[in-house]
Formats: sequence, structure tokens, C-alpha cells
Amino acid sequence: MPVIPTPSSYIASEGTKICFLWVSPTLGKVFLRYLREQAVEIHMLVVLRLNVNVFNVKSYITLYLISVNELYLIQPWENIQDTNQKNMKFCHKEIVGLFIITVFVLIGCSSSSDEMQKEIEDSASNPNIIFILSDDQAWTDYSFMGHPHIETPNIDELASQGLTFTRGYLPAPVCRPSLASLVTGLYPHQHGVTGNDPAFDFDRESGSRTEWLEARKPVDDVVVDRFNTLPSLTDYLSELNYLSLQTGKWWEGSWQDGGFTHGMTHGDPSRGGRHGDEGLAIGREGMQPIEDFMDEAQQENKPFFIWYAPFMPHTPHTPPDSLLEKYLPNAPSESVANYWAMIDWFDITVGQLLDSIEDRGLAENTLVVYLTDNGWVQNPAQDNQFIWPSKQSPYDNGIRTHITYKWPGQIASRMDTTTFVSTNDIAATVLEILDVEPRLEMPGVNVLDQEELESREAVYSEDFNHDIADVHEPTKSLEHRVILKRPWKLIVPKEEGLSKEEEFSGGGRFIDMIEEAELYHIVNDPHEKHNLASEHPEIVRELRQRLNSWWRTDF
Ligand SMILES: [Ca+2]
Repeated sequence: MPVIPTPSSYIASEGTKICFLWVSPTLGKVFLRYLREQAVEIHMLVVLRLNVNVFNVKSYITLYLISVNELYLIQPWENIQDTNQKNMKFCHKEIVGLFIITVFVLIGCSSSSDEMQKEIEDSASNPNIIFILSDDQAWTDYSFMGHPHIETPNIDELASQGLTFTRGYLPAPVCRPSLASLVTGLYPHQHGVTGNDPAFDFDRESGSRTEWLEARKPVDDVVVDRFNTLPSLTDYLSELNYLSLQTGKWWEGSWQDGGFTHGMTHGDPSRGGRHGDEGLAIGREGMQPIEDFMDEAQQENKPFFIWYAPFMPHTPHTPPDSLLEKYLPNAPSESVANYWAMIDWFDITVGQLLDSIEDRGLAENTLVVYLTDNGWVQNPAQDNQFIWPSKQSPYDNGIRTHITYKWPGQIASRMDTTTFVSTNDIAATVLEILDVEPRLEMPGVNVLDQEELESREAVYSEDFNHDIADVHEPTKSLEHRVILKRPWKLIVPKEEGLSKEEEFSGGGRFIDMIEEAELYHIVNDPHEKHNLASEHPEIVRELRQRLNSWWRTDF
């Protein structure tokens, strides 16, 4: 993590020309670029970001500093409550002066707003972006990844047409943290969404599902409100004039809360809101909301972003009978056949979506990104249940996925089976494509830059309890940290304060922790059969040091 300067250090430094803007980081970047082109001498641009939730004073203002090539978020989320009062005072005290300076600079660069507008208009040439998100599927469970029975022709074709990394890693082995990382490009310990549900007292014996959801909401709002103060891809895209559609899984309130311009998920617990509600109909009940949205975006001649995160192949495993019958003869059990058939069904919907893009003549100007949010190994003896190790585990069946970037004519087709990449790279790569510099605390790299890709030494992952034990200290429920440095993978359990002591309250279930660090030659041993920790203590030591220098837990 970079050293984050405090506002006062900049105020105090003499001779520094500072510009303050009440806009967003993206527009701040555009403005700074213009100032540079005009050779206006300015050392620092401060962007004061107004958050949408005006009733929550504690998260009202987020403050950014943009230096020559860097963007600092002054208030990382964990400090918001502690430092907010100070920053609010800072903002009030300085506001008149800041306003005058801002006006002065704007007057001095009289055409700046026109230039900024032009930048926005230029964004009409930006590509459409589609995220296709599988939900609960192991990295092995595709035809092109070698599965002997599951048929995924559409996802296979997508993978072959794009830049596909078969060694992709998720920042978390469970849905909600993984998706939160995808839209922010941050690890869970940075964005604070570490589990699927908050832990809270509730008698599930006597209470209904709706009562549980309503009791959950005020606790969960701490997580959602904090998360929504962070800039996300949807914010950047809105500023670049995109229309954006949320479908399927979404945990952080409604689609409006998530910064989308269109969406399906309302998030209201009295109507079943938790992780997608009405959005979960997409795919299983057809693709019409996406078709309608694309109609509108094309009519308005605007670039668009589609979040396609259907509840597939996720439970309930309820495939059409024809697909189940297709897999029953080869599957070891009906439970497994159901899971395989769900993957096939999901693949069919992916084909429908891609065909529609093609039919509309949009394929050439559309970036399609594919990934799974976390893994899954079907329990052969029990419908809709997984077995260890898969989801909720730090093993590859929990955190590995292939990642595809397809953009015809812009991204060369290539199957990369060796480089370790992270789904945190997706946000960084998309921002680079949009000519928006990623924030410094974003750990991902632009995967289209081969040099940048090859110079990265390691990627990481974090495994927390399914439930967030303490929403005010979300990292307390950590279970394992993971470092992947080719050809090795090290899994380190949290040494103390075991989260398994925490109460379980959510929709998931408790998973055991490992006792000692485990080391795998993950290139030669992709299914993690041979723990080599005792044979290579020096490698364990070196990787553990790297892990600690990345994110040290000291609680
Ligand atoms: Ca999932």
C-alpha cells in the first residue's frame, strides 16, 4: 500500500499549486490531462467526491488527491469513521478558499469545460462492455478445460475468440466478496465486504425468512453504505456517458445503490431482497430485460455496460428435463447430473446473449469479459450441496476460474495457460481501455500490457467466514490468506482468533480451517494433492514474508 498523504501535509507545503474540484475522480483526471496539455502549472488536483447518500454524513465526502501520475484516496474505508470529522472540518474551513481557487483555475482555462465535454462526447466511441458471470462453477467444468461430459460450446467459443487466461484467481472463494472486488478492483480487506451475510442475533427456529431478512438489513447496511462510498466501475462508466444494466446477482442494495442506470434488483428485504431478488430471474426465465436494454441503448446511441450474473449454475439445480436426461447416463448420480445440466443451461443463455450482440452488429465494438465468481464441487449424494474443498475454501476449486477478454480486432485471441492473473485485473484493464487511470490502491494490472503482466511477481486471495463476524471490523472473520507465485501456491491459516468460534447466522455453512500452512506446486499439482510445506520450508518462509508484506494481519 502506498503512503497516503494527509490533507494537512498538502495544505502546509508552500509553493504547491493545488486545484480543488467538486467532481468525481474520472472527470478530475480528464481535467488534469487538459491542464497538462495547456501547460498550466499545477502540482496537485484535489477531487472532492460527493456521495449519493446525503443522509449518511459519515460517508458524505470522500477526498482524493491526484498528483502527477497518481490518484490517492485519502480516506480508505477503514478510516472513514475515525477521520471523517476531521476531514469535514477541513472541508468546511477551506471551502471558500477552495472554491475561489477552483473558479480561478477554471477561468484561467476558459475552454476547459468545453474540453471536458468533448472528452465525454468522445466516449461515444468507447466499447460496449459485458460481464458474464457464472455463479458457483469449478474451473474444471467446461468442455474446453477438459471436462469429459459437460458441454459448453458457447463459452468454449468465447474463450477461443478472446484472450483467455486459464490460471485466473479470485480474491475470495465466495460470491459477495468476489463480486464486490470485481466492480472496485479491490481485495475484500480493502473494500470491507468480506462475507455473504453479517452475523447477528436471530432465532431462526421461530422467525420467518422475511423476518430474518428484515433483521439483517440494519446490520448489513453498515457494509453496504461503506462499500457504496467507494468508486466502482459503474461510477466511472456513468461519467463516461454509459448506460449500465444490472441483472442477476447483486448484494449491495439496489441497482441504483450500485450506480447502474438500469437494473432489476430492488434489495428490499420485505420483498426478499438479499442477493439479487427479481434480478435472479435473468437467464432462467429468459433474456428479455437485456434485449430491451440494448434496444434502448442503441436508440440513444450510447455505449452500454451489462452485468449478466444469472443465478446459474447456482442452486437450486433445476435444469429443463431435456438437459437432465442428456446427462443422467454419464453422471455418477442424479445430483451431479443436475449440476452438469445447469452448466449446459447457463451456456445456452451465454450463446443467446452473444448471438444477440452479433445480430445487432455490435460484436466489433463490444468487450466481453467472462469469469466465475467462485468454485463448486457437487456433492454426489445430496442435491444442491457442495463438498469440501470447493466454494468457501482457499483451494483452487474455490478460487480458480478462467478469465476471458474478447474484443474483436482490438484484443488478439490467445490462450494463456501459464500466467497467474487475478479477477482484480478486470477493473484495472477496463479502466485502461477507457483511458482512465486506475486508482493507486487498485492492485490489478492491465492484462493487455504484456510487460506489466510479466513483471508482476504474485497474486493473492483471501478466505473469510461465510458470515461477517463484526461489520465494523470485517477482516476479523479471516480464515486463510493465499499467495500464488509461479509455480507455487501457499495457503496460510489465520493463527489466532479463529472465526469458527463466531456464531453462524447466514445462508451458508461453516467450513473448517486448515491448521498449518500448505504449499503446493500448483503448476504440476493443479488439484492440490501433495502438500510440500515440510519439504520446502525455505519457500514457505519466503512466500509467507511476501504475503505479510502485502497484507499483514495483526489481530
Ligand atoms: Ca457464487
